[in-house]
Amino acid sequence: MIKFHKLLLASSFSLCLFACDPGSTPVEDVATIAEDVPTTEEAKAFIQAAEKKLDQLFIEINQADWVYQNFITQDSEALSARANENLTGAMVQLANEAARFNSLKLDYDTRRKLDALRQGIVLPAPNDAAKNAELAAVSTKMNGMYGKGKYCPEKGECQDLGALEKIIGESRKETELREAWEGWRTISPPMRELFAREVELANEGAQDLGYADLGQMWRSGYDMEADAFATELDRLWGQVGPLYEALHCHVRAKLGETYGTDVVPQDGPIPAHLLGNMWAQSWENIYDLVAPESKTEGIDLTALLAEQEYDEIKMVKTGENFFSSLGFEPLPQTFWERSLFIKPADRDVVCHASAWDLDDQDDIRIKMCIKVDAEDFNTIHHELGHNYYQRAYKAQPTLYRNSANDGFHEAVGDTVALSITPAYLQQIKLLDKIPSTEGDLGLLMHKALEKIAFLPFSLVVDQWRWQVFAGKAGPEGYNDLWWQLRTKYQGVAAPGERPANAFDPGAKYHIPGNTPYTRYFLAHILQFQFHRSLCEIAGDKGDIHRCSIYNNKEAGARLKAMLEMGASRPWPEALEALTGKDTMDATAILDYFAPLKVWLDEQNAGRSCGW
Ligand code: X8Z
Ligand code: ZN
Repeated sequence: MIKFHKLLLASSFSLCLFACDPGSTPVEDVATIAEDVPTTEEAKAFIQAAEKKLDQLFIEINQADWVYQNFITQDSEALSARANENLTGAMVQLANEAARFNSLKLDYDTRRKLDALRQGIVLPAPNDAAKNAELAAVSTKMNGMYGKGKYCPEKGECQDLGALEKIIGESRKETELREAWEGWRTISPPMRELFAREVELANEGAQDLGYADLGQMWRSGYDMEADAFATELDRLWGQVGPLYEALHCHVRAKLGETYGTDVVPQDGPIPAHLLGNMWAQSWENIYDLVAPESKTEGIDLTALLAEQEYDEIKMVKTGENFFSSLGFEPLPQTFWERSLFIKPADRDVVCHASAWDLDDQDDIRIKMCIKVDAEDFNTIHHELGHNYYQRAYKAQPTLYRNSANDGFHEAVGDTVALSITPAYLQQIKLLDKIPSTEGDLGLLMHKALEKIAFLPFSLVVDQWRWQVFAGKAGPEGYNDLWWQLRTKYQGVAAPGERPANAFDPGAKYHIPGNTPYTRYFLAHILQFQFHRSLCEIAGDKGDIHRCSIYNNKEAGARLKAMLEMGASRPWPEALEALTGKDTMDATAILDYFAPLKVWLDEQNAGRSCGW
């Protein structure tokens, strides 16, 4: 998958690549190049050797992780841990050696690549072979625990995440929802001590590299000071917070009507098991409970896919076709041969969707247990966005084969998916006729349940981790801190008292998977900025939520040009190349939902909002 902060996706270590755990592999060929008093020539030679070494290690880690995540066994776990150990060890060593060139005046690319070496590690190990091996083992193990996770009730069969998510998405019985919600969280208490050890080791690794802790290291990867980045997040959240609060207020009122105000008190946080999603991170599955009564029928994409007999492959082909319509090359034959699309019946796999680039050439793949529904139709576009990005920057040198920042990687496929409009669905014959705009409040509500509900969740995950990395909570306090932040940002609460050993963060993939999460918050801001600009480029003068860039080669070319930059320039330049503006800005998302905000404010008049 992705290199350095690689991952794109979802996965854990993989993401790691420059991340991951450092190991003890000696990098002699690189090390011997650097002498005591370095010269600029040596710095360049060092980078060249480092890129060569990393090229090889990335292939090894991707192969080992691919096998592990597609076939979770004790042996594949050991092989994956070893590959992580090797890679992390080499990367930590390179990052340390890079420090020798700190005081040299260097050309732009050499300096940028040296910085990338230091900052690109997601899970840095201490400079100690035994600790590196331990960190690799612990992080690999947690990934597998999540992938294998099942809830086994006292009576009845064990249920995997897919089965439990189906209940949370579809059931309207409070007790059933509660059991599925609590049941999934039985997988994570055994992770708590492992996670604590991972934090300890990775913090030590970050400190060895000169950071205060791992949180500061993660915040330093955005071409600006770590503190300035945190302030930037606060600013963006300030822009979108009022829209979230309006949505929360309306949803809480409607859930009160459905479940009773004793279950959903109208002056406090919403119980997290009633929002249609295992983590209450997006709420589109309760659309029917909160939808405006519009004059035209909404679009039920899940039903349309079933009516037209779409299967998993046809969904992916449809996603590919969208990118092709923008001028991107079709996916290689190997993508179809090597990807995992369907959950295997006979073995444990990591089902959480991810996109991979096995060799930095064209061996791109996705791995996901596709369900034929609207949610996974979107996720397929999300994953393909990663693959097309990987392909677009493959001509860049190794250390630039990444997105402008990690939010960009997460935003590309989502941007394209914003173009899945009624007009587009009609063009591809999924829909008979385009509904009139009178029903648009319904469309906007559906999108808000996906995208606006998600915003505070996407902040909570790393606000929690950053505090944990900073030592603000130890294992005993992890869960309380988690729910404090869930309440503070999202206004949601656990459905009841949590067991003393609960480790609810561990029941969310990205915690055992060690994938930073702020990237998704950024992506949700950026994708609306990208969409607005691409629609302008395409000359679409209509409502932004009705705009589809399908078939527009000019928009496609501009998008591709940004993707091809990879990480070669600071992200504001990449943003400017596409949007003409070099700052992240939530006005696009506010514009998109403006009519819904007016409607929500009307509905909420007379209600007391907030929690
Ligand atoms: O993890 C993912 C992708 C892979 S990068 C499927 N997402 C986040 C999640 O599922 O929690 C996409 C949106 C948020
Ligand atoms: Zn992703």
